[in-house]
Amino acid sequence: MKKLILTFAALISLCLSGCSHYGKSHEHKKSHHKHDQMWDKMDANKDGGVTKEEFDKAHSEMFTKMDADKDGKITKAEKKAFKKAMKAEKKSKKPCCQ
Ligand SMILES: [Ca+2]
Ligand SMILES: [Ca+2]
Repeated sequence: MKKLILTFAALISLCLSGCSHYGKSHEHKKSHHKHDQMWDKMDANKDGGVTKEEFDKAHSEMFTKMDADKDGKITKAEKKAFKKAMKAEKKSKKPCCQ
């Protein structure tokens, strides 16, 4: 379980570094907005804070999404595919700038 959390932490930092990289080349505001979106996703009851349960739930959902073949573990390829899909999704959601 600890290993799993570490994996998620690594994934989040990957996303965050990706987001901040994005922010550097575009408006800073947008990258901040992405962080807000991520926070909102985790804050299930919208009380402005993320409990361990909310955090775990959000990341367990992320795990499920990443585990494409549903074998209970995420391979590097699955992680890569997930990142790619996230990027594509972000691009498709962007109404401007593209
Ligand atoms: Ca909450
Ligand atoms: Ca898998």
